[in-house]
Amino acid sequence: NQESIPIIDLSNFDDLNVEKSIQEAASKWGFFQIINHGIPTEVLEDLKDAAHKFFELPAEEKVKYRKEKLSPGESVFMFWSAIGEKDEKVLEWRDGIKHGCNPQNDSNLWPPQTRNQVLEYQKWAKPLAKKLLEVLLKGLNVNEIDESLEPLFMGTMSININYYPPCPNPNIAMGFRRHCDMGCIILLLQDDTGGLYIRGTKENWIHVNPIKGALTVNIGDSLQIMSNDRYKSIEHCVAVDSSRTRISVPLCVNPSFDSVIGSFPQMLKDGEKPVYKDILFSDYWDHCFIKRPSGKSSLDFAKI
Ligand code: AKG
Repeated sequence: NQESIPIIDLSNFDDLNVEKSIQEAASKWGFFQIINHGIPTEVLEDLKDAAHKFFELPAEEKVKYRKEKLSPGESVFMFWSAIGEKDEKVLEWRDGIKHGCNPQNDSNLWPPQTRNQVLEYQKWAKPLAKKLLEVLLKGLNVNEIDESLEPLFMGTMSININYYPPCPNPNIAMGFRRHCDMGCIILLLQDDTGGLYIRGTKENWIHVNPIKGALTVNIGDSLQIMSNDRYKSIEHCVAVDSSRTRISVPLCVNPSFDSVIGSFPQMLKDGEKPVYKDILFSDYWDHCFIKRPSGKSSLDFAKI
């Protein structure tokens, strides 16, 4: 009788009941899985295979892509390894890569192992993310993401790949510490290893059971802020496995770094008071990275 997050079938995406279940899941859980979303299975499988090919390269090849810091909005490729970072209180057992997916196409900087598969995936995943965001915003009196709103809701995007190698001592390490995401929405492809946990409505941790072909969707802090807490950005973390490698691929859809985020006036109901002040998304980003607050406390930075 384990609790699980909602699984939403998108076969009839335009059905009002489907839209309602997306909006309800985002309000109650901040996390849900989608099936029959239209992205062909082979596109997802090819992406996971490509990820393995990159991470199985010798370390000397991978570190060529290492950058110490990515400045706001920089749309390049970078490789990082959380293993061995000195300032961590929690030992994270994870490598990662980031492909910036912005209009100025930087895919020539991506490694040949992942380039075509990430380009193909983004062709399918970006319109899907936009449609999901539009359904969410429809529940808040905003009918479409036109050119004027695009920077605010989808101004910067990246496709990251997390690689969690088997961990010899899983009891003392995390794959990913508990955190909330900073942007608007995240579409996550995970393999069948499992290990992603989210905070349930009773503060318990709930496992997001892998479903073949499904994607997980979650709300980030920026959408919680702009929706004045209607939609929830939920803490999550990843446990490591002692024998299996895990791959996950988040498409992060964020405001542009020069966007001002705050309780969005159009989304407030009559008489509803704004909870959040207007702040620059880049200031919020820096706050989260520099202060590294754990969990929900980072939202306090934006509260009135
Ligand atoms: C992140 O990339 O922010 C994650 O939380 C990754 C989650 C996962 O690996 O399932």
